[in-house]
Amino acid sequence: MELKDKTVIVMGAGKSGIAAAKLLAEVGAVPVIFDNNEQLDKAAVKEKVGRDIPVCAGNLDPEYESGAVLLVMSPGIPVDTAFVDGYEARKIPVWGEIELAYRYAKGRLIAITGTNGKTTTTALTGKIMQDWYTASGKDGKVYVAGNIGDPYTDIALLTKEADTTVLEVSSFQLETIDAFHPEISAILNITPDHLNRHHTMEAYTACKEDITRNQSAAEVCVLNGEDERLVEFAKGGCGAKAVFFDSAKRADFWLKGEDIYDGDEHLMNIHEMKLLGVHNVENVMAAIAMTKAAGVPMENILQSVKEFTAVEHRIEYTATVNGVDYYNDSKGTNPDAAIKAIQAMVKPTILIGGGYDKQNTYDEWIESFDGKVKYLLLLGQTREAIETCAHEHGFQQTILVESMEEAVSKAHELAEPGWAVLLSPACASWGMFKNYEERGRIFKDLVRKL
Ligand code: UMA
Repeated sequence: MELKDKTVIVMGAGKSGIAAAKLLAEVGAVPVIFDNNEQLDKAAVKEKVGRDIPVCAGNLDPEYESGAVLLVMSPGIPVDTAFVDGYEARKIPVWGEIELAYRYAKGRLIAITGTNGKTTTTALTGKIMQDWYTASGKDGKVYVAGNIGDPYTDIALLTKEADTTVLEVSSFQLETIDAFHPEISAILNITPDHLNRHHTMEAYTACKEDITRNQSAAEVCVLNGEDERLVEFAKGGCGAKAVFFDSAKRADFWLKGEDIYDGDEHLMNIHEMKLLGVHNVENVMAAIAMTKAAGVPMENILQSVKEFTAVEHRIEYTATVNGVDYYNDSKGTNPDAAIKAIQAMVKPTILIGGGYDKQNTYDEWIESFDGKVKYLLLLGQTREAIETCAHEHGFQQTILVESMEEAVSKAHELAEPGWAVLLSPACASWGMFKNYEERGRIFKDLVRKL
């Protein structure tokens, strides 16, 4: 689509909206940022974009709307609204920010989605590719972008044919793709999350599966063999060649006891990696499968895997105070991710949970405590609902707290030497914190002050 001198409405003035507006201005289009927040600091937005572009807060000025040829959505903004419907009715394309980036990006694209493990797998895949580029003196650069933090539109215009982009993509981002086409993709797992946005599990699953919609049968999609939905997807619906990893039974890449295999070939022992937990073995197998498909020699892949350390906010060791180990798993923003963190703990644990209500259920999370969790300290909007659920499941040691400060000081008071304290909330941070990163950093600062 030729966008030169054309008006494009960019919905949202967060990271994605700012980066999309910059890209659009750079290619000669006329971006107009529209954000629902009436209190938006328009001058600050213009400063971030670096140009005096129109910014509308609360309402979109009709003057801009009438001439628009494209609507670009930020991922956090729902698309089932009258506003978006109006564009669709007028046959004006509605693209997500990653679709816009894709149209201008060059080089190879590897895209990773899934409910949990996306960020770790994306960071590891990026490291393997980067190490390989460096070791083999390959021309070009490796970019790591998307839901992991830096919008795809931030780097799209920098990419060249020799480059590789490793992209973490969320269901929100996949909801508004069109031509988006990774050469290699992965769906790590699908468990209930974001149902307040997608409404049904079917709709959520369909967004994730859409990552393969433009792939050919010669291209690879890496899937989790332990996930029944994904096994079904490989039988019908997945246009790409399915490559399975599996932590419980034989597959293309699989875990046998404590060893990872590529078919019959032994690759490594899991204690050679620095990450904790079976879920991380799955993430590692997915990264191995993708980078092997990208042509990286196995020797190089395994070297990078052995060097890779945990990503911030994912079961991240923070400190030991009075013989108690503190872990920050602020990225445990849904029950499934939080279950993985509990499973990775090897000591009696005081768990800090609760936060923004995404209408998830907490039964399986509470059941996973399995005698390991000694106290559950609860904060945020969901704290009463979680407490009720815990009591229904016979777990009585719950304590309601008002703030992260109170949670950390209470945990410090209750923990005995040899125990662990784990922040893994099973809920989003919104409402109390700007994002999960802020929640994790506040936790770590409080722990370091103990
Ligand atoms: N806004 C509206 N109308 C609405 C809702 C929001 O105008 O109905 C405005 C807000 O006022 C704000 C802007 O939209 O100004 C925020 O946009 P956004 O929520 O899309 O956030 P960005 O800053 O652009 O960050 C997004 C991702 N955020 C979400 O998907 C919620 C970031 O993922 C991502 O790192 C970034 O793009 C770069 O690609 C974060 C996330 O929480 C980490 N992701 C979810 C997750 O991982 O579970 C999906």
